[in-house]
Amino acid sequence: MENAPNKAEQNSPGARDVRRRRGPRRPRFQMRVSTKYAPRKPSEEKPLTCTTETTLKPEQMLELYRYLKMTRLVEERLVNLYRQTKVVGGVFRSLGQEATAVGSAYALQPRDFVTPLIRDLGAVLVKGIRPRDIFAQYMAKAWGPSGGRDLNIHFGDMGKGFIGPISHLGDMIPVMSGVLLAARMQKKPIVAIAYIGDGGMSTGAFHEGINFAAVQKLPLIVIAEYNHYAYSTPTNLQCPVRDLAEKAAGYNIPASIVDGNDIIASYEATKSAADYARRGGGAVLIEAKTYRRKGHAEHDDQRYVPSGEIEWWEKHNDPVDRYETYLIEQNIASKEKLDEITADVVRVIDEDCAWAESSPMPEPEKAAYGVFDNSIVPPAFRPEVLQN
Ligand SMILES: Cc1ncc(C[n+]2csc(CCOP(=O)(O)OP(=O)(O)O)c2C)c(N)n1
Ligand SMILES: [Mg+2]
Repeated sequence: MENAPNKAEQNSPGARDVRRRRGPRRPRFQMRVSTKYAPRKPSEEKPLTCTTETTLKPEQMLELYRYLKMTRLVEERLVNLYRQTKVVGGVFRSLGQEATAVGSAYALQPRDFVTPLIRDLGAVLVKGIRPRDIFAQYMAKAWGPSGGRDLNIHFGDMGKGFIGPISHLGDMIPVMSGVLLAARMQKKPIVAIAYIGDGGMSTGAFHEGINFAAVQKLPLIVIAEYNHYAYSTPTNLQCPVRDLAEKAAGYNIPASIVDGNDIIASYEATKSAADYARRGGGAVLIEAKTYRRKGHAEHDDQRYVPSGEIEWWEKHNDPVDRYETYLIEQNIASKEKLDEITADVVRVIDEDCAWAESSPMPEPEKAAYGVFDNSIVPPAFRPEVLQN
């Protein structure tokens, strides 16, 4: 993507000044991404698996499997709770696209930051948030991380490097750019991922944020999740380019396209981007091609989806199936070992769900606390409320 000057330009008077103004050369960016991405035909006999080009060790691969299964099963449990009317608000699934969030977040170091969106529960779990916090949060319980003040993944944990998202799509790109600028000023060598959907990428805030990150060469990795829909709108009806990665040219930052349903490829692409960003290269855009198999949320019946489309992805391109095939084919794990990991994940989910269900609902008066910093401003009670 770099605009290399031609010979005449290099030798022209003032070229050295231009070079000085442009700053030092950026390190070369070499991404280890799967270039094999292409929509596959259902007639293929061999099931899809994952890339074998990896630096991951077998024990890391099994940990990755644990997070992948945990993401899927935590969401399934949330659907059960929703059907029992125990969830406050909606349930937003990442069914069919879990590998993108899990694989990418796993490529970061513990001190690095993420800001996920509703499809990125996997990144939240990789960052060390326990399923019990997710269950309590979705049920708006007192023991949940926001104490019932907010829902789903709208909470954060600065200590774990998890910046809670706000609802306004695109806005977390400038916020994360600000976090990275602050880190640079404090000489903290962190990098960060901000996730964005194909729809969210069409906002003004996205453009402003990524433009700023590119100009400032901030170590921001933007993971753009091409999951074919924004609510009920197919991507091609709201986005004029075929590949979201093309947008990087407008910011002169490197970009790549990765098969987002290949967890190893998602990991490797992000690892390369994180190494590049950490070396001072600046912002990077990774487009993950994936598919949203559920509606926007549980209430959405998806009648706008062409018939057979969801079933095709479920049968031929499920990220969990692909990774299981891979682990068994590569002799990383037996089927029994994978079942053992899954059983342990189910045990944790059972325990954590019971814990969250046993939590009381928050006391109404608690809503007045924590609105502002109560060490500076008293709780936000209205005087007449106090009198009654
Ligand atoms: C600025 C803004 N406009 C509209 C919305 C309402 N909204 C929430 S999610 C969503 C669809 C997002 O689609 P996409 O970015 O593709 O993410 P996906 O749900 O597919 O993961 C919309 C329109 C919003 N939250 N913020
Ligand atoms: Mg989308």
